[in-house]
Formats: sequence, C-alpha cells, structure tokens
Amino acid sequence: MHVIDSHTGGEPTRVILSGGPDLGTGTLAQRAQILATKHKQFCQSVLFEPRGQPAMVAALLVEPTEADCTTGVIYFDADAVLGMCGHGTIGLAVSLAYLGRIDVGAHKIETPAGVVDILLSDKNTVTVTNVESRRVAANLSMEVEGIGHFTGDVAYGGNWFYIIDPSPIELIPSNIRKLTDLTIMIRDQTHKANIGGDNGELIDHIILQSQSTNKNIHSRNFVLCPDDSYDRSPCGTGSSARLACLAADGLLKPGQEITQESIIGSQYRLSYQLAANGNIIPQITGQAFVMAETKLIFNPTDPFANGIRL
Ligand code: PYC
Repeated sequence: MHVIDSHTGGEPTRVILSGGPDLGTGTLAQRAQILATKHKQFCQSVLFEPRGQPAMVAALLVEPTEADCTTGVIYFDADAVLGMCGHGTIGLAVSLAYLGRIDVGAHKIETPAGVVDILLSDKNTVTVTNVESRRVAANLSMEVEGIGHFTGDVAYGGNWFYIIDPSPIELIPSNIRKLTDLTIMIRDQTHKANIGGDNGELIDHIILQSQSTNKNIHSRNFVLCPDDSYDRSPCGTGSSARLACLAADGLLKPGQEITQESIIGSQYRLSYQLAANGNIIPQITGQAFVMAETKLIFNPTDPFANGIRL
C-alpha cells in the first residue's frame, strides 16, 4: 500500500494512494458507508499502532463522480469514517503537490459531505472552502452523572459537533488527559440524551472553546475525535461548525478573519461567507508538511498485522 504521511498543525494525515479496498462506483457517501460497514479491519490496520499512531486520520483516494474534481477522498480515523476532514484536506493538497499532481492554484476535491474547493498558495499553505455549515441548536443542556451540568451548541461543519464555550477546564496541554476524559463522557451523554443532528445524526466530535491568552488570537479549542484522540490541529470541520455558531450569534461578520489555535498552539485563519439559504460557507487556511512517502506491508504471518489498540 503506497502512502504519504503529512501533518497539518501537528495532526497527522496518511494519504492512501493505492492498495485500498474496492468500494464500487456509487456516490462517495455510498462508498464511505461500504468502507465503514465492511472494511473496519482495513481501516484500523492502517491507523492502529504499530503501523499508525493515535490521532492519525487516513485519506483514501477514490475516483471522483464529478468530472471537475482532482480526486475523490474518503477520510477515516481508527473508529469512524468521516464526512469531511479539514486538516486532512490541507494535508492531501500538500501531498498531491509534493507528488507533482497539482500545482499552486485552485482545485476541487470530492468528499462524502460534498465538493470542497482548495487553493494551494505555496507548497505548504492551503485554503479550504468547506461544505456549507450551520448551527442547528443553541444552549442544549445535559447532565453527566457525577460530573456536572453542561450547556452547548450543536453544529455541522462536515461532521457533527457539540460545542461548549467556555471550557470548564483550562485549555492547556498539561490538562489534555483530563480534557480527553471529560469530553468522552460528554460525547457518550449526547448519545444517551439524543442530542444530535437535525436528522438524528450522532455527535461525533466534542469541542471545548475558550478565549486565547494571546491577544492576536481569537480563540483556542480542544477537539475530541471519534477514536477518542484529540485533534492536534484546530480541526477544520470543527472550526467550520464554530464559525456557524459565531455567525448565528452575530459575533463574527461575513469576510471578517480570525485566528483560532489548537490545544497545542497550532493555528488556522478562519472566515466565512453567507450562503443564500442562510448557512455559512467557511474558509480555513493552514499549513501542512509531508513527513514520509512509504509502502505499508501487511504480512499474514505477523501476529499484529491488523494493528493493536494501546
Ligand atoms: O480537521 O476536520 C478536521 C478533523 C476532523 C477530525 C480530525 N481533524
């Protein structure tokens, strides 16, 4: 299996160029469903240790259905197939440029959530114009037994997010274990309390937000991903969902740019335009760096060929 590894603000992406399963020729959403239901072992073997690493997201290249798209892509982490992935799209664009498959300029990428536009400004810097994003509910309260009461917004940015602002725990790296434990409990409680998307979609990511201590940076976040790892980047789809909340609350105007940082301090520049239907069209600018181009080997006599979760 031929792969390229990059990171976007510290969050790893493994682009699978060849050697993935046959997902047929349906829509990308249909192919993503086949990947999720029939190829879980494949997904985990690519991402689990010892071949992969926690937090790594894979980007499986597939034929697009839209003729004007450079490629189709299905993103997945060790536990879930994602509708879209912002850091992954930045990593994918930089990886395609590294391979000489795209030049600086504008391109389109097809994802299960829809077509996204990318602008490659130089070999490391990418602006993603994401799928339409929206807040579907504000100030939804819930109780995590024995822990406390939390209130958050539900918003879509290519994946589904429950966003709590301000964070009940200080967003500093030494709190990452506590933040992870708390957000896992909050996510599980959203499922039990039927807090989700407007068509019953499960919340797949939890965001804790706070103001940044750096006056040049608008805000800082901690994002829990479906596989219980935290996003080292400020999360492209999460930032899109957050922009939808800021727009709905009248706290950010169309075209106004802010910088958001992740729990490890990596940054995205963010802005949005209003869509005709009142949703927002987010723009996320970040940088990725290629770290490795390699061939993954799956030896059937290897007792850990399918990976191990540690
Ligand atoms: O950047 O959208 C994102 C993302 C989702 C999960 C990890 N990163």
